[in-house]
Amino acid sequence: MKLLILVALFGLSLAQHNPHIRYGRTTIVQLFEWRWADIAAECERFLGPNGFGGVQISPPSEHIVLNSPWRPWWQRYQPISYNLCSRSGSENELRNMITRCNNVGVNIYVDAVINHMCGAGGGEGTHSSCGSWFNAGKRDFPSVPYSAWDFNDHKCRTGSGDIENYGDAYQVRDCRLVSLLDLALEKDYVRGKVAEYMNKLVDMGVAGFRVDACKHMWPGDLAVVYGRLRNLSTKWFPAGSRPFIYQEVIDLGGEPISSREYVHLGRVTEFKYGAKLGTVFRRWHGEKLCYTRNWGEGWGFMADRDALVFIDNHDNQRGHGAGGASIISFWDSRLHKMAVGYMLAHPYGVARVMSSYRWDRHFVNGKDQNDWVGPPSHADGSTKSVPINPDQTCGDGWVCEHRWRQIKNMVIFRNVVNGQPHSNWWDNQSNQVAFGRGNRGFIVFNNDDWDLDVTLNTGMPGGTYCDVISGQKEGNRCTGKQIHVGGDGRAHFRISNRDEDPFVAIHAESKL
Ligand code: AAO
Repeated sequence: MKLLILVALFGLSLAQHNPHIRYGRTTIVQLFEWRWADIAAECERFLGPNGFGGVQISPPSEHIVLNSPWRPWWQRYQPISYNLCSRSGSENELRNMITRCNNVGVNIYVDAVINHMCGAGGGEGTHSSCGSWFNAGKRDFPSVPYSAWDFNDHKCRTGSGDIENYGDAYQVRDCRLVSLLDLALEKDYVRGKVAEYMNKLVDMGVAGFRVDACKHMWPGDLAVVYGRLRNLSTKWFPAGSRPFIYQEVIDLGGEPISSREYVHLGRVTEFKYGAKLGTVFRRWHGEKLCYTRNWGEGWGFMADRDALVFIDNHDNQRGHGAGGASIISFWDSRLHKMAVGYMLAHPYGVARVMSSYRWDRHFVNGKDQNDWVGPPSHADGSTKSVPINPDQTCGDGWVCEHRWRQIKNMVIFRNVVNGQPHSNWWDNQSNQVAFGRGNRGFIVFNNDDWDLDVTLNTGMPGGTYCDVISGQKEGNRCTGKQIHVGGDGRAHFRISNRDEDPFVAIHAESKL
């Protein structure tokens, strides 16, 4: 009997590794700080038609509203209640967006902040996104309700009440992360409130959750909460579908808490991925692209079935969280396209693409003093809508990396080659590499300071293919480079290191 229960639990947790992405799609885009109305429009006009698999949305729960600094992006990581009104819009706008995105095959994944409420210094009053009254000093959040009993103040053993040493697993879980009031998730009442919040979103049609700050919650407590989640809505998902869970655990090694403690519950964010690939493409510390022949588990990353991968995220593109200076964001656009292209071409993990907004960086002693600046906003603090320019780029400070031709086309590449093995590796023992995905795709990078000029076995059927980086196939012509693959599968590649984008990619659906 015990074995049966164990097998059932194991099966259940594996189900939480499945993103339930619709057939033919693969990739998630994080539309950081976008309004719900803009996400709904983007699903219908761009993400659905271009084969995106899902959107990670910013935390939808009611959050604190701060004046100093003025409306920072991180106020949304300070919940006041589980009411669904936030900087991105109302509950009805959220519901409408989930329906419209699901209806065009684009899943919604919610950034769930369940480890804590607002900062201990959050004060009292109604400075919250739905106007709910609260008193942080008294741990009083009547709109949930939570009271002092529901927090870990008594459990924490540090003098400050905050985490002081990441080398001590107990304080990492039982003390406050940067002074954020730490919920007592071992209490049945708190587990019930958190599950109730997440189940409301499940019933609205979301496909799963990015669970924030999981390192700061005991795996056993998370297991109980996830176990209380209902199956996904049968309006859009097969009966019995479990919510997809991917847990934010920053594990670059060196701490007692590791991703391994969480992978049986769902996928985990693999922070080593972006940190290492950034170092490789920046050619730091002697790293070379030719060393990525065994990229993935060969580099000590978690098992493929457990990994959620990305080049940058909302934290480390601005110096928060982990990854440091090696992280390649849109600020280094040429390298960013190469690194995202590499991620999307490689089979490892479920891939997530970042979509950002610009802000005025101001470095003092290497630290950006404006790392707090929120999304493009009106004078009243409300978030601006996302205007789409005639050339399909975004305006008003929205970067829309996901709309860049090179990235959009590599999302399609990942869809076309899905399920095909990593194959036909070639390298020049430096920073020129190439690899294929069975007989469905092939990609070549030149990250050296000299030209690449080589004939390679692509593994693909003979024919003329459009390079989807310098252009794409439009009707019966290529708007960029053409690659001629012979009947023997071999093709000649020439890539100048001065090219705008020094990489070339072809796939079965870019063939003339
Ligand atoms: C804001 C203010 C605070 C204030 C607080 C409360 O900034 O000064 O006290 O309000 O009033 C975001 C912002 C925070 C913000 C917070 C609440 O980033 O600045 O605080 O909202 O508004 C840790 C967590 C990780 C977390 C990360 C930022 O483990 O979960 O910090 N990320 C998530 C979200 C994030 C959000 C929160 C959590 C909170 O993505 O947006 O915060 O909801 C080490 C540890 C990591 C740890 C980092 C940073 O990392 O391992 O676990 O992340 O330190 O503290 C190398 C090492 C690597 C190390 C890294 C940095 O890379 O290999 O291990 O260096 O030291």
